[in-house]
Amino acid sequence: MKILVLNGPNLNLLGTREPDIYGTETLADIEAEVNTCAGQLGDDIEIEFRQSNSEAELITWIGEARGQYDGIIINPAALTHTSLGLADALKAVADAVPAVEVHLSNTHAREEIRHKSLTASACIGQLMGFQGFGYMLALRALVNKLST
Ligand code: CA2
Repeated sequence: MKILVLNGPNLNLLGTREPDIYGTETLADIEAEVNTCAGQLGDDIEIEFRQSNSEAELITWIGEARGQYDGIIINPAALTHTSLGLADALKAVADAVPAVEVHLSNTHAREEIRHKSLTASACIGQLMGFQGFGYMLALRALVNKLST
């Protein structure tokens, strides 16, 4: 089973500021934990972990996922609230590559502009508010869905 984990704009800066909101882990720490979790869930689970500050690159990666990956975990970061293009890309592959949306923070407890997700309706589910641990919850949920 191959899982593509995508991270949107500025998540490469994780661990450098606002630890009360986003936690103290870097994106590399989260990648290592997701890989460990994948190994515990089964020896056939492969993780491809990527980050981009470019909306276009993220859309391209999602479009290329069909036939290459079984599922997607995505933290679209600020694009969550703005990108119809990302939502359309996720919808376009949803029949073959289901996605789970993850957020480090509880966006509903933050500014009103963060309450709306354009991408969530293109996903099979959403996890938020558990900082880096949410990625492992998302992986468990996605693997469970793909295995049943
Ligand atoms: O809570 C999340 O995971 C977010 O997707 C994070 C985004 C934010 O725009 C969304 O509303 C919610 C921000 C990503 C950038 O995070 C940084 C964290 C620390 C240092 C610099 C950037």
